[in-house]
Amino acid sequence: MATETPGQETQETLSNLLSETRRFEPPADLASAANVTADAYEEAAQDRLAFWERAAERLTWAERWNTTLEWKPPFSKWFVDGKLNVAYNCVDRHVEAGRGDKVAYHWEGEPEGDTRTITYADLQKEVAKAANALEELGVRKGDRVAVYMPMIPELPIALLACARIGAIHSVVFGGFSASALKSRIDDADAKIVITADGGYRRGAPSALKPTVDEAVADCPGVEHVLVVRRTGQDVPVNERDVWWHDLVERQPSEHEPVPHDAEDPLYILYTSGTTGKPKGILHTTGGYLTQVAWTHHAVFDLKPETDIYWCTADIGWVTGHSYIVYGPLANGATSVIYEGTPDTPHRGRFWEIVQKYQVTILYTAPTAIRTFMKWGDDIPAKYDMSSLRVLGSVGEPINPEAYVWYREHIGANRCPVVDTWWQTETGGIMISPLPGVTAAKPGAAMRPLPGVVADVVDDQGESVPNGGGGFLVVREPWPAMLRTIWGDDQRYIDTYWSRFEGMYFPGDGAKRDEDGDLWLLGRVDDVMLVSGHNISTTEVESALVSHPKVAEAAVVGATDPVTGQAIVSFVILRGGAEESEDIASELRAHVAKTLGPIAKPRQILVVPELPKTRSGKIMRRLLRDVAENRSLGDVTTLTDSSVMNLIAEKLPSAKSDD
Ligand code: 6R9
Repeated sequence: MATETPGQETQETLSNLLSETRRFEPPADLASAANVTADAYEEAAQDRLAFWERAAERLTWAERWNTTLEWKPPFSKWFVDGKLNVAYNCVDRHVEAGRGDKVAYHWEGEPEGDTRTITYADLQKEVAKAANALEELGVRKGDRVAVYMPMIPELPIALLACARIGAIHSVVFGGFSASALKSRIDDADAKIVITADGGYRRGAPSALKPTVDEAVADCPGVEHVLVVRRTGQDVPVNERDVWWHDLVERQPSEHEPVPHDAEDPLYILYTSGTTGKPKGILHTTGGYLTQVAWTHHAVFDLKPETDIYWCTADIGWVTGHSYIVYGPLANGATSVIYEGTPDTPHRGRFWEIVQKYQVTILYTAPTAIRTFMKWGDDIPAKYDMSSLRVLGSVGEPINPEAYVWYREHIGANRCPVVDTWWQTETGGIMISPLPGVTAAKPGAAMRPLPGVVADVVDDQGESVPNGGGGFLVVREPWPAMLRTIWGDDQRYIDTYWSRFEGMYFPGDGAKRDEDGDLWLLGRVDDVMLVSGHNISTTEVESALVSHPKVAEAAVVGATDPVTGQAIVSFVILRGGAEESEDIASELRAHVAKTLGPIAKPRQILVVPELPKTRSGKIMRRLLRDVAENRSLGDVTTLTDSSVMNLIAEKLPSAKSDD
């Protein structure tokens, strides 16, 4: 709620404008057989550490821990002195339990008909061979291995091989440039790079190897580049290159998984944030695996015997690490992995895959959902998706309208939608409904999971009352939390632990509604200050998306002589909606009616595309540059830089008056 003090405009916490009354109860059959019930909240509230100990007991430990948590703020150690092997937990133990014939991955290449089926027994052999190969290349425990690959089975195999021998992987998303790759190789001081000749992207082979060559040209620390042949395209082969099929294929298919310490590093994953050099987020072994396995079991209600689970993220992002590789495999799940884009060779490709594999659990991102809305309802309607039972969302706030569309057009109003909030830094899901427990509200991540202590605080770090908005914080350490920023403890302290004393600050704004449920409101850097009110971009975007003609919206604050900042909106229309003369005034009136006049945009521009990061998040910073007529800032993390020209062309025609 606004606590406006004249002359102290920034004292206001985040406005709470959007009110949402829709509720979706969990389906009765799901609730009655749910993996996790409401009791879990009670149990965790009574004894949080005992709760996480029980979650850790779902794993197989070579040696049990002595101390559950050693907390020297802001540095934590979980399951101290415990020993386990992550690859053993994800692969071997399922084979030993007689489930070797169970499919771990149904892999679907982008070219139609290009598929592979990998059972847990296959995975065990492949991981063992890859682990032996890495050892032959001289990779030892603690060494860093950079991975720059397309979405092919060798990617999870490479990660598990590293985990098996205790090498620290650092995956760099296959869409990043040579200089981005080089800076990450340098920062982690990687000894080898694993890549492929290329991958398939939008119907054509797209080379990766030349980018690696450019990146490592000046990296003397890189001893070998291990190359998977995927596309068969002609690629230069240098002295330090080794073909995967030459080296890995001739290795023995057995490899002894030695136990590692619970706090041994598992991986580094770089996150760019909005400014500065990328941060190497460091995750360790026991706590990370505990939380990703438990959350995958709880939030998706995973039944490993019967479910077919599909997370559409790229393994290059944390969502892929935690919910394609480690969580699902630790739980013995059967997953789908898809190499390509949703519109290749046609816009029904995702739904064709759901139908083909009888997918029961689908986990995707708001950016994809809004794209499907834009493409039109008739496309998913052509497929039989009656196998689906749980839907998930991650990556950005999901606008209520996109949530309802997802529920209706993909889930046939049968499937609960779980909006899962978390970050690269948190390692695993932190705030989310439980599908068999929560009466979910469209657009809300609802409650911290059992064992997670999150809060919304004001500028002074005081909890806001129900109905108030402010900063999201986490008050207690959690097992999958980042341990530090690779090589830079001070930056770890400054970035996450300095804004509020004794609390982790993720950088997101949030509100707690009248029932105490949490709504994520986007990055605090994006918050707009309009006539003394802090307004979140998320709420205005959601109001725009709730208009039947709008599929997607991005909103920024631009300097305004009268109001300090004024709201400028960029919208993409839904499939079938016409761009009429008066669309701008129609949408402005709609926002005013939904949120109140304070949130009415000064300008509305209809655009064909929005600038997105490579993981699909809207880049509001660039839109601010456009809205304030500045030359564009750094566009290197943008998926498609031509988008900005298309948007800039639109600017002079923007309507700014009623
Ligand atoms: C998992 C992932 C983290 C940032 C995070 C927040 C945004 C992610 C969200 C969400 C609202 C959700 N975010 N999930 N915002 N609701 N359900 O995306 O990690 O790439 O590190 O991004 O994404 O702003 O702080 P990462």
